Amino acid sequence: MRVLLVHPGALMYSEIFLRLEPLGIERIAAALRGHDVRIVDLQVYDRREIDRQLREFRPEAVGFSLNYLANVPDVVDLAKDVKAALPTSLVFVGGHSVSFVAEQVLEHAEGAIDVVLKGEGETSAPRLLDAWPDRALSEVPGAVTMDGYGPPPKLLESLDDPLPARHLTGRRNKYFIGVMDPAASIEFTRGCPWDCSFCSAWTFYGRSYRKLSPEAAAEDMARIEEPGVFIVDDVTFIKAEDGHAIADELDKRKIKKEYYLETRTDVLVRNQEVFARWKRMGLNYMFLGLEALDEEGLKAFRKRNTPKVNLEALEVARKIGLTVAINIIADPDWDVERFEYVRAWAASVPEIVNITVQTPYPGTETWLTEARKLTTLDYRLFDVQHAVLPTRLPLHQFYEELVKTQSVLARKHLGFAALAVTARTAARHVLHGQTNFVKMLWKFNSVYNADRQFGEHQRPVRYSMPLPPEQPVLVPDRQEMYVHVPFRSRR
Ligand code: B12
Ligand code: SF4
Repeated sequence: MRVLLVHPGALMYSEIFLRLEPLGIERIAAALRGHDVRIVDLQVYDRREIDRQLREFRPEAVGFSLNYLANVPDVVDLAKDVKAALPTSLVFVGGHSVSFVAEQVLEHAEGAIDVVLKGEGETSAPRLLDAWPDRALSEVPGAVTMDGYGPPPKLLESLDDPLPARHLTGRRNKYFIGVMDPAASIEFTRGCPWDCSFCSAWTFYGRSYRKLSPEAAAEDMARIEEPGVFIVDDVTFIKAEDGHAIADELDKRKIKKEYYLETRTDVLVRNQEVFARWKRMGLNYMFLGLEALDEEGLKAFRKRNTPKVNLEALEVARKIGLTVAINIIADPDWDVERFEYVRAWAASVPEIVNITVQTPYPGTETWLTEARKLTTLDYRLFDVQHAVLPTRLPLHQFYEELVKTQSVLARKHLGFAALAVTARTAARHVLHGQTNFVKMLWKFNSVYNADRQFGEHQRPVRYSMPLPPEQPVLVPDRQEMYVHVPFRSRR
């Protein structure tokens, strides 16, 4: 079959700091062996590219990736356009967020989306294409249609196969992260064994945790042409031996890259030698999700971590020589003093500090337990940059404080002092025709802007999110929350 896979456009956050390749659909494309597959990534192409593909390629199936809740309206509208242009083609949607709101998305689409595939796509997408000619969708694992459900989604037996079909994404020089421009992405492990209350990474994979073999990880790395690589794992190098095994393979194959990764502070403290080894191999940057500065906040998020370990991790990273970006979650309940306190703390540490806004997402425990009522059901505002819970400060003032905090932090890193340091990097990129990083330096004020963020709450809402439970649930049933129910806990 002729298959077109589409990744929606970038959200606010990605306009500034990074733009990464759509690994999920690259892996699905590779799994669709025997089919003629094309990919359009709307982060780097405009809408006209879809129209061109519909006209010239005439796909018999069009699949949309819906990892981000904020992309729901765009994907629903695109699906409607595709169905109108090619009424007999199969239109399907899959990905992280849509797995938690599948029924609502089908309703919004009013028949334009034939099926939502919950869970991992590598096994279900090929099964769907096999089943489509007979319309036997109820046999496809993870399938949700207007008529009912298929069997539960299946976890991939081995992550080693298929490796992503990176050759199908065009304009690869548009993918970057900070100064790593251009940058590809890679996956070493999938899932997370922790269970933070605000996160759906663990509920999606049923708290399972799987890894590629070191050989497959090195093989995938060898296929990457870009000099920079972002490791997309939620928590990288949970087990030191896995990090060493991949490093051994890369050494054997003499692969040298620059790396960016994300991990937990306790993992960094526990496995410092493996991070130090990766530093020698080209690891320069890392994200650390501190989330809260105090014990109470960490408990509320069930981070299973302490402020002491967080600070120790920053020491370790400095000692190793890594540039660290920290994330802190702003509670909509913050007042002016709290913002001031966070600004002062952030200014006192050399790390890059990033602030996101606490957002209950379907699929997280907070979605079920949060007692405060949502102030909006507009999917587009669920991007951790907008307040969707009641703010203690008037909303515009909350954004003023948020933007002030973000711009103080950005000036620290992207401003004149920092620019002097980054000027050489910037010049090198421009000389090589890479302008993503340089454009990012000047775009900040137009993206992070209190009027813009406040104004975005006033837009008409065409598609409304499902409501959370009327009464907050005290102790949610975990089995009910999982998209993939691992074998050991299946009832
Ligand atoms: C890498 C990543 C990013 C990258 C985006 C890369 C990209 N272009 O897609 C960056 C860094 C830009 C990013 C940004 C954000 N992210 Co992010 N991100 C991730 C992360 C860590 C891994 C995703 C990944 O690449 N996995 C590897 C690939 C192979 O898996 P996958 O994409 O999930 O695809 C599989 C399935 O989802 C499914 N699938 C996917 N697409 C399709 C399509 C079809 C048709 C089918 C059938 C199946 C299918 O099959 C694939 C193969 O099994 C996830 C956490 C996680 N563990 O999933 C969070 C996650 C998806 N991000 C999240 C969030 C909140 C964000 C941000 C809004 C905020 C932030 N500060 O992180 C921003 C904004 C996003 C934007 N669009 O601009 C949340 C999603 C919340 C939500 N419900 O919307 C997650 C779940 C993290 C979390 N812990 O809560 N993110
Ligand atoms: S926030 Fe990080 S550590 Fe916590 S559950 Fe999500 S991925 Fe795991």
